[in-house]
Amino acid sequence: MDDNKQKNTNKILIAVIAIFAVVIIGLLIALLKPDKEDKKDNDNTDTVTEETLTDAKAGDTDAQAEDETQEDTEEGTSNELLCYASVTSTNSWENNGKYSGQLDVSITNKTGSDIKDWSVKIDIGKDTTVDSFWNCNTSKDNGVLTLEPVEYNGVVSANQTLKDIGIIVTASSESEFKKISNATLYVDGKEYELTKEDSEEATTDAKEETTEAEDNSQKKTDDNGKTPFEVHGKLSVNGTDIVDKNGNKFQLKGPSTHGIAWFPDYVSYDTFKTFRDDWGANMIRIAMYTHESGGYSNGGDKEYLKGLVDEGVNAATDLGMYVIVDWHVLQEQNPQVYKADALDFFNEMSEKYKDYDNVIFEICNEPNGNAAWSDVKSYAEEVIPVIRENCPDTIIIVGTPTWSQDVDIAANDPITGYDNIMYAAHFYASTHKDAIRNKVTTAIGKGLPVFISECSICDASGNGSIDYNEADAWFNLIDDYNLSYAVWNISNKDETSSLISSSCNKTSGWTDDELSETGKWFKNQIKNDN
Ligand code: IDC
Repeated sequence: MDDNKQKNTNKILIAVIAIFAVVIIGLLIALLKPDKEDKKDNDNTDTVTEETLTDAKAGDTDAQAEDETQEDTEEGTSNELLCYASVTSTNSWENNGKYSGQLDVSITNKTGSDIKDWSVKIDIGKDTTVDSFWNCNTSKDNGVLTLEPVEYNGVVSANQTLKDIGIIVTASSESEFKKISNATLYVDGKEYELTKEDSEEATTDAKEETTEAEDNSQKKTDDNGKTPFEVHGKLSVNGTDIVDKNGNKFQLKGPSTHGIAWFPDYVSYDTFKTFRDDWGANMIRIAMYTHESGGYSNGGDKEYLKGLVDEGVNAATDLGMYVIVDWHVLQEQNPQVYKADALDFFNEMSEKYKDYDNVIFEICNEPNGNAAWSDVKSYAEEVIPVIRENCPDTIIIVGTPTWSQDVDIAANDPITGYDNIMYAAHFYASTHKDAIRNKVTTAIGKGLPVFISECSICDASGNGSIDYNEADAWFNLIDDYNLSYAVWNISNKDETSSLISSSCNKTSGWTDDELSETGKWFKNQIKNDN
């Protein structure tokens, strides 16, 4: 009995030691083996693909995602993804027992050539609905959502990432929502993910172009190699003139964006840089519609729109350009309609940009309809003090009734108690002629500082034919009084006032052939105004 017991104890001991030995050997093998993930990074395309996408999906910011992609590039893996779509959830919330969230989609194209006819497929699940979408068209088939370009973003240019495409969806639960994480890029209807190996040559070209672009960005606009802001600094209003930091008369000139919600791709450093370097512009106006088609106060995505304004202000600032933030009152007619939002907006903007001496605020683009000067004036008298809390002397442009034509009426009853206030006069040369020019000269004669914060040479619809004679008459007046002006509009929309030809999808670096007739005329005008 004792012997047997001893034998059993020995067997158990041997078994325990054997198990121990196996575990230790296993651990040693695991430790000595080369890192599996590292290895995969070097020789497995799918792993890099998944990681790149998962990182972006996990809620990384674009900048982080780009940094990580950049690291991949520096490692020089031949399977690095050059072309792909990704989807990121930026915001999500409970919604009456369901779960909703915003998904931002981007398409990265790090190859040396443009991508055309893109579409992106995202498996959102059969029960998930799409509540809204922007900068894309959507269709759903069996749980798979297809996003397709709208009129102005069908091309992803070489070495660019197409952003600002978004959807809001509602899923049956949070976990269903969280499953949405995969976006697949299609080009010409075929699944498309290009790796470096696929495109060794394209990558070389792309790199050369990037280096060239970087070199160029150092190029400044004037002969001394300085930006407009470096030369002229903070501006102010003296009598009816804008003067620079040295007290010299100064003229602001440059283009206005179209509605940024509709043409967000032109709110960019490269776009503005082309206007600075090729056109001689020293200013950009950023137009944010408040009412039209989901405008800021009419169902628009406020955070998204403020983000675009911020991109624009920062791009202009980096380029040493002046920038107008325009609260684009139009269809609602009377700025009083969305005054509460305007007060919040300008409170936030003036706080955010209080140290930006290149920023100008335009508080109501074009009052019209029944909006009288008394309505506009009392609106301005509420908005101006809110801005002044943060920005004691920033230039503020106030719109005038009748689509910013009635500067003569404002001149009879100007806003008092504040410096650096200007008044908007707008013209479209085929429609607005001597009668409106007379209003401008009358107002200036009465000491009112006038800013032509929007103009074009076609008719008031933004379309129709160009009137070159009236355009010249307007620019004679602008030259006589050294008036500052912003030109409507930076887009390739098929209408006369668009500065870019409707057949051109580039968002910067246009040749003259890629400009519209209006674009060519204004490029020449802006370049030659000194
Ligand atoms: C026009 C745009 C056009 C857009 C329309 C929306 O050119 O593409 O569909 O607005 O209402 C203005 C306005 C400006 C107008 C422009 C031309 O400030 O927003 O843009 N215009 O109609 N005042 C006079 C003319």
